[in-house]
Amino acid sequence: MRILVTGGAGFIGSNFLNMFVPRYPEHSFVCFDKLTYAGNPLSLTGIDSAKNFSLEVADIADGDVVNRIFGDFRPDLVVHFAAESHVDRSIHDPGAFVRTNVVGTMQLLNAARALWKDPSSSTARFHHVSTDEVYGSLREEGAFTEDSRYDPSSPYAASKASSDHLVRAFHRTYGLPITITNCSNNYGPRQAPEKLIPLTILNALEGRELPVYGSGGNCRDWLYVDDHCEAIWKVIECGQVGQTYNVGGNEERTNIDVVRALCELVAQQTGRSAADVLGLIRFVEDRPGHDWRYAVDSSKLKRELGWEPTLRFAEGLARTLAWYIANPAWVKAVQAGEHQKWLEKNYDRRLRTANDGRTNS
Ligand code: NAD
Ligand code: TDX
Repeated sequence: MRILVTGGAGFIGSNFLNMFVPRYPEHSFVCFDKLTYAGNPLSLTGIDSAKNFSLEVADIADGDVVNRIFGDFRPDLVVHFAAESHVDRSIHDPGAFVRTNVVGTMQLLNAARALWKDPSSSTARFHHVSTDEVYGSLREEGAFTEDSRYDPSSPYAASKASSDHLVRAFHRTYGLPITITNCSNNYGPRQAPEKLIPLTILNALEGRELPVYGSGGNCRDWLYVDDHCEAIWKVIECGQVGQTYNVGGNEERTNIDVVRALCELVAQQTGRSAADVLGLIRFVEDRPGHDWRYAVDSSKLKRELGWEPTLRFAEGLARTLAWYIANPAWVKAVQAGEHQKWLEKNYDRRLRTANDGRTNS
C-alpha cells in the first residue's frame, strides 16, 4: 500500500508512523504535514531515513498542493490526523480551526475522490481520525456511543464535527470509501506541552506552577497513544466502509486526580517530597464552555473488530513520564521552538518517492 499520513509530525501521527513504518516495510508512507508549532520533525528521527518513509511539508488547506501530492504519490490509503487540535487555542482563534479542520479536510476528500475514480471497485480508503468532543459534554452518568447526538462545545470540537459530517457526506453522496474513529483523550510520548499531561509533567519536573482549570472536577477518559494507533490500524484493516467506531480507554479520571498522580510520580522519580510537588498545584480561571465529562463506549470496536486497550492508566502515566525524562533534547527543542528553525534550515520542499528514493518536484 501507499499510505499518506496527514499530520504525521504531530503527537498521534508521529507515534503512528514510529510504530508502523518499521512494522510494515512493504508499505510506503508519506507524512504530509505543514509543521505548524505542533508538528515536529524531531518526533520522526527514528524513521526519517527509512526507505519506506518520506516527509512532505505542505498545507492540507491548499487545494493545488493537495492535488499535486495525490497525483505524485497516488495513495491507496489516507490516514487523516492533520488538525488544529488544542481547545484553548480554538477559543482565541477559531478561524485557523475552520481553515485546517474543515477546509483542509474537504480538500483532501476532493483529491481522494478525483484519484479514486471508481470508488465502488476500489480497495482505497480514507480514514478520518476524530474525537469524542464532537458529542459534547456528559454529566455524571452514561457514555458516548456512535449514535450519540453531535453537540460540540468549543470551536475546535465544532470544526471536528464539521469535518466528520463532510467525510460521511462524501461517502453517502459519492461513494468515497471512508471510515471514522472518534477517540477519547490520548496521552504518551511526543505530545506538545500545551496539553494537560505533558504540561504537568514538564512544569512539575522544573518546579513551575501546575494550572488546574476551575474546580479540577472535570473528567476525561484517557487512552495511551499506542492503543489508539492499534485501533486505527484495526479499523483500516477490518473496519466496514462507511462506519464510525468509538475508541476509549475506559480510564476515567478527574483532572485534579491526574495532576495529583503525576505529582506523586514526579516526586518518586526525582527524590523530592510529594508535598513539595503537590504544592505547585494552582486552581486557575476555568476554560470558557469547558466540557464537564467525556466517557466513551467502545463496545462496537471490541465486539466487531476485537480491539481492546492494553495499557492501564497508571502504567501508561509512568511510561510517559519516563519518556519525557529520557528525551531532554526533544523537550528543549520544543520549548525553544527549535523545530521551526529546523524547517527553515533543512527542508528542501521535494517529495522523496517512498520506495526508491527518487525525487519528484
Ligand atoms: P497535534 O496538534 O499534536 O498534531 C497535529 C499535526 O497536524 C501537526 O503535526 C501539525 O503540524 C499538523 N497540521 C496542522 N495544520 C495543518 C495543515 N493545515 N496542513 C498540514 N498539516 C497540518 O494533534 P494530535 O493530538 O496528534 O491529534 C491528531 C488528530 O487526532 C487530530 O485530528 C485530533 O483532532 C485527533 N484526536 C486527538 C486526540 C488527543 O487527545 N490528542 C484525541 C482524539 C482525536
Ligand atoms: O493547563 C491545563 N489545565 C487544565 O486543567 C490544561 C492545558 C488543561 N486543563 C484541563 C482541561 C481539560 O478538562 O485538563 C483537561 C484536558 O485538557 P487538554 O489536555 O487541553 O485536552 P482536552 O481539552 O480534553 O482535549 C484533548 O482531548 C480530545 C485534545 O487536546 C483534543 O485534541 C482531543 O480531541
